[in-house]
Amino acid sequence: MTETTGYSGSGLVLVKNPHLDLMEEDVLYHLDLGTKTHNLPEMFGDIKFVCVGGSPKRMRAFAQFMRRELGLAGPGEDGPDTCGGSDRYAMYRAGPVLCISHGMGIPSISIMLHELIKLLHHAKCRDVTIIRIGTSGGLGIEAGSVVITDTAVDSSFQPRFEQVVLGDVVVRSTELDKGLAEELLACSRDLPDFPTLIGHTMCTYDFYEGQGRLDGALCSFSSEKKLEYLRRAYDAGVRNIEMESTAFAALCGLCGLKAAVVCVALLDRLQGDQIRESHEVLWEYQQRPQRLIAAFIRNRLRLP
Ligand code: R2B
Ligand code: URA
Repeated sequence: MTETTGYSGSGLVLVKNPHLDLMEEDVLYHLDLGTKTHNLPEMFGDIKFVCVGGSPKRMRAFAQFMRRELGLAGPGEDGPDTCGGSDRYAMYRAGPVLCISHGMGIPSISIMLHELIKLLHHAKCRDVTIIRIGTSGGLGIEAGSVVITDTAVDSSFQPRFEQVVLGDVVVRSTELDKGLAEELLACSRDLPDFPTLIGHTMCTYDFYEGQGRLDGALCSFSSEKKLEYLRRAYDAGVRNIEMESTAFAALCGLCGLKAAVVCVALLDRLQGDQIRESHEVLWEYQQRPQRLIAAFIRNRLRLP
């Protein structure tokens, strides 16, 4: 069974679940928020941008950075974690920007996205753009390059996400918003100190064997086989590898959210497997997608 992408002419976030209307209360358990305990329209109704990323620390730093970029706070000033009572995910606000961590891998981001999308729906948010900012392994590109995903593909290089529902495999499209990807690429021209490109992103279920690494606790293939696989990925248009993009693209697409994935490459996987750069270099790399998104949001808000 294949499902297609959703579109809402009203700009509202679509939830495709008839059971939700029959529920008296919706508890967003992993976010420690709920429709009876919180006034979600008042707390979140003006959100226009949602930025998600793996690590809580990075998303906190990104929210601080965004507050400064939007002229909302001085250096070092911090806002509260909106899911303070939950230690699963962290959520911070910077004006119309909501920043949330999603952990590592598809199961973790899926849980967060179900609850986030319901949150945006309950809050009656309109015209929301959602962007995943993250890290990845590059393919045939310089370490530190930023890849804007045009299509998220699975480990067979297909633009699909397979979700098992009641024991059946449901296939979902992983198309992302092409216009948004181009808009982000245009913003990158103002950030000439690192390369930015558009390409396919391969999403895997594992960091080691699943990404063809030779350095996991298990490895059953040769270095030649690894390189042959990664070169086939490159020839199919893949420029980076990470662990969330297909689920992110599928869920956001079905719920009518304009979505983008922007990840920095921490290394070139055709050159090696281990991430050896210093903490300082890696921290600076991780700021690159953040700087690009800040430029994009400032442009959208017509800030000088
Ligand atoms: C990128 O980095 C993480 C693994 O190190 C994973 O969450 C991803 O997609
Ligand atoms: N994240 C991944 O999923 N893979 C890498 O190689 C680096 C970061």
